[in-house]
Amino acid sequence: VSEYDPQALQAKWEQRWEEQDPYRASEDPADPRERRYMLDMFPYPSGDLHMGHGEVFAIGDVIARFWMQQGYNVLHPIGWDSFGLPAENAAIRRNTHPAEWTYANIETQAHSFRRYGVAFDWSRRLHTSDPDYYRWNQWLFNRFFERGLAYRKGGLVNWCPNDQTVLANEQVVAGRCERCGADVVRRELTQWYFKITDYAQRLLDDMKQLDAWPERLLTMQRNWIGRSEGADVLFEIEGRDEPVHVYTTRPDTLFGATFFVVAADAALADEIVTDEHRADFEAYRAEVAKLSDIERLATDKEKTGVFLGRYATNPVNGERIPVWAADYVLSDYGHGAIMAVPAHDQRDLDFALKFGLPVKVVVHTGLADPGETGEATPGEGTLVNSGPLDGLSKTEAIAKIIEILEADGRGTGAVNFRLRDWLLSRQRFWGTPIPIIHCPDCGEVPVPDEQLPVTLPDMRGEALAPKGVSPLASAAEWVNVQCPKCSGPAQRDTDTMDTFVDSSWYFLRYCSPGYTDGPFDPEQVRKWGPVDQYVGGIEHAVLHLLYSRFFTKVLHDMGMVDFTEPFVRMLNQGQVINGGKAMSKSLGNGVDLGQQIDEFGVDAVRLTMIFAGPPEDDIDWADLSPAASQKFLARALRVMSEVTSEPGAAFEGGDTGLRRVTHRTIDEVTKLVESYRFNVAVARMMELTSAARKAIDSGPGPADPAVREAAETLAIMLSLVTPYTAEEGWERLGRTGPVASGGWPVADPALLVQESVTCVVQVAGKVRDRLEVPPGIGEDDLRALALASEKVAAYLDRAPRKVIVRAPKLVNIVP
Ligand code: ANZ
Ligand code: ZN
Repeated sequence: VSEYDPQALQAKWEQRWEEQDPYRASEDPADPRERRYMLDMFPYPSGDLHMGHGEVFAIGDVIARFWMQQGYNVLHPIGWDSFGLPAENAAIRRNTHPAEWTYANIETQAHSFRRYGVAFDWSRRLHTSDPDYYRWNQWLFNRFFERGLAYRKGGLVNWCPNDQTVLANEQVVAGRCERCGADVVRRELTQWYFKITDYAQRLLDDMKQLDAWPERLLTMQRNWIGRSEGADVLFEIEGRDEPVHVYTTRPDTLFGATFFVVAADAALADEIVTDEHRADFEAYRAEVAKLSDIERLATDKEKTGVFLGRYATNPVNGERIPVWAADYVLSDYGHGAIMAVPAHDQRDLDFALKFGLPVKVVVHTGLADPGETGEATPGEGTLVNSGPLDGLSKTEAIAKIIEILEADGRGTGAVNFRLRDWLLSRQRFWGTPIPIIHCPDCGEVPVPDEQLPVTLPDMRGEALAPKGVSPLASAAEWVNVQCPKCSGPAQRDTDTMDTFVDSSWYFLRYCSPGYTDGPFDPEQVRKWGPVDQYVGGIEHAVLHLLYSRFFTKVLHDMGMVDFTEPFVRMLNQGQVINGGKAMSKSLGNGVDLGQQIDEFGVDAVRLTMIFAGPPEDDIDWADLSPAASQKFLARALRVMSEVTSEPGAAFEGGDTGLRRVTHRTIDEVTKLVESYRFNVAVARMMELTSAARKAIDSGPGPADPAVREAAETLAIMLSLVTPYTAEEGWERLGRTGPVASGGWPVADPALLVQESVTCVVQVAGKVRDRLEVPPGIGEDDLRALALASEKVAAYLDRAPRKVIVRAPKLVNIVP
């Protein structure tokens, strides 16, 4: 069979792999191999696998299979992130239970993964919507609750009017719902939160351990956490007993504070507004409620606000400054109120110019007066109009004013974070019920561990339709229970958890998926954790990747894991696009993975993905040719099929030229795979194929041991990318056992030294000698060698004026 028939190869090998289960991690404690943990972000079962899955899992598989070939005991698990809204919406449309859609899609995807030939350990498969998985979400919630890390509070939250549920800050992207794109509005609700802010500093500090993460990702997390240093300053407000705190990063500009702004939606504004201004204020507040944070903070937005009729006192100079309410101050950042310094802050300046408030320069920067130019001067400079701070630099003034404030009890140095607590509750059905019982007498009572899981009641179809409160609230029998503490009548919490809770620890569950004494067996996690390589999208930068880091730290503090960072190395793959644009229904430029596989075969599709470019880059399917990939695979398989020597023959006697190519390929591909340059590695494999082809046709012939060596090397290397072709080739080479355990070849250093190259030596532009030199020769050595040549000496009667050396190929002597 010399014809390349990918579908026949797939039928043959998929079946055998299913029987042999060759990619299972060994659980044998006596297994001497070093362990490695390779993880791809687990899929959401939205339908069949798409091109994006095709790419990320092809990339992950290269790494997993590379380690397997290198002799590591590799854990490469798969599972499904199977709770979430789309299942619920499908169930409403079809009048079914969300589980039907979910588990049917999981089966479809599982089948497609097998066909795609991904080297998974299927024995550890998990689904987060299984009660024996989400039970542990509840168990973990109880632990967080005990530690004060899960708490309920009222306040303004992000509400998606389309999905009819609240969203975490991380799920609001540019003012819109991350999932459906609807404009997010603010609502006053009492909700559960995880106290991720307690870990803000550690989330920053531990980035030291993440030197194998992409810098771009770390920057996104750093900005999201948003640590700043400054001061907390106390302002008296006339008619109010307690002073009000403001957070500022520029306490040095305190003498330039000419007015005071409270967030329009902060309780303080409502409290201090005078009767005379109340009607205006309330109308304004209603407008502000419609805006997202992004809109509120947009610097180019026309400033709006209302005077509250009150005055505050600047604590350093006793000046009476008016108090305004505005939308550009956020109620849940800092203290929800600011001192406004229009000369040195652009938003304050825009506001001051709009409402005719004074502008007072306190830092002389050398730039023109902001009150005249409309351009604030936020930069460095020398303090002026600032009493004891006059003449100081910004940095000196910050230190000095903090000293003064602290001495007077009017303020302190302070650190602030942009990060907010993680809003956990969702008013939807298909998620983990929050294991809390609300008792009129005992308050919030966790469901005792031994009563977990709190499973979802059987609800389907219309009953799941969004109504702004959780569908669980209408399951009366489920809701009404006895209080675990006092046995009085009580009610279950009817919200479900954000599904990002599920994915915050799934990588730990894979280490012992059947474990029943806890979320994971600490012993097994000690063995397998942390994840050595994680592959997934950058869109999770401040969602899943931040939450899992937080969970890991909490689990560490609970003594359940011995590491503090879950993912050692991180690779963010690019997207598969088509015709220069992201694939979308509206553009009609979608490419179907299954259809590509039907047409070109799994291996050609995988090869095309990997060969397209560096894994971090987007790949444009319109520019690629899976047909060309298929042609290459046919050529590679032909080479592997034509070897006539017996397996096991010593390679030493083989053709040295081809052996050098093979060993150089081994050396380079090893380094290329280690450094994620998979596309270049594939190019080297292609070159090796051509070299072997040439050796068969017009070199030492198919019986030469060097040809076998090249072909076996090719099979092993190709197994990283194109497992079917590699497996078939391996078999045709007469090798038994799966190619995945063929063993990564090691380059022989003796064969890496290149043969000599010819160096031309010219005197006055004429060739006078040719020298055989090592390709890596240095300039000085080569100059000395050329000048020592007798043939050259014959043309020189004195020391040359100039010697131009272009190592290793040319020496040009000017006499
Ligand atoms: C006075 C000042 C003068 C400020 C100046 C800046 C420049 P980061 O770095 O993001 O932490 N701020 C404080 N609370 C706020 C809130 N709730 N909503 C909107 N803005 C708020 O920013 C801290 C700065 O953002 C603070 O420092 C404050 O303005 C503003 F020349 O205070 B600054
Ligand atoms: Zn009770």
